Amino acid sequence: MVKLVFLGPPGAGKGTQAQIIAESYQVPHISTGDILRTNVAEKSPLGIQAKEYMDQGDLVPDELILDMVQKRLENPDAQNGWILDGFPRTVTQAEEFVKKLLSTGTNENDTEGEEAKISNSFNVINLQVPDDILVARLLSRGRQDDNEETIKNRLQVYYQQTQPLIEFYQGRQQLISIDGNHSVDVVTNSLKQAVEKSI
Ligand code: B4P
Repeated sequence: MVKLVFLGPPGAGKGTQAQIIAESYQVPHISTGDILRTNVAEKSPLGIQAKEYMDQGDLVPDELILDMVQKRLENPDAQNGWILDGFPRTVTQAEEFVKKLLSTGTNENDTEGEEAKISNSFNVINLQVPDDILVARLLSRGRQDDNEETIKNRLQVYYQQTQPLIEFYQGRQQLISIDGNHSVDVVTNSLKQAVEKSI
């Protein structure tokens, strides 16, 4: 069963690659960024709250994200695998995510054993791309939150709040690092090889 988290700085190609891999393995591509942008476009209560953070390049508060992901993972299509793109993005999100997975059908008397099983149940892809390449990619993409000032803040937010997840998942033997500084096809090939080895 394919269960993967895509981690990496803004513009590393998480969305691009997650979509390709999800199609190949016939599992849903769950992008927290895409779900948020849909909510912003629909002006839903979540979208109205999220917009101010996204426009600044800040992370949307953990509790809003956790609630949103939990609901999405309850959908029938997510019962046999998933690709999570852009979530978890903070250590709190990662810890709460493990608790969430633990609370669904596990043995309450063996929390440690259950946690190890949860860690074994999914891998985390860490896409690595140098900062100057990230900035160039984002500026040429031209999304609403892709201006120079916001990009600078998003990179800073990444280093402060998301990069600690590398150590978090490395310590749990879940991390697979991939060089994302190649063409889309080359990165996809490296990813597919890594996924094949891990399933
Ligand atoms: P996201 O939607 O996750 O977007 P991203 O990090 O900016 O981009 P990604 O890495 O997916 O890059 P892409 O493939 O598009 O986040 C947006 C915002 O949502 C965040 O700032 C935050 O506010 C909020 N948010 C989302 N999740 C959250 C969470 N869990 N908690 C709190 N807040 C959250 O690639 C970028 C560009 O590069 C594209 O133009 C692409 O075509 C190009 N590209 C990709 N691969 C390439 C390659 N190999 N070579 C050349 N170009 C490439």
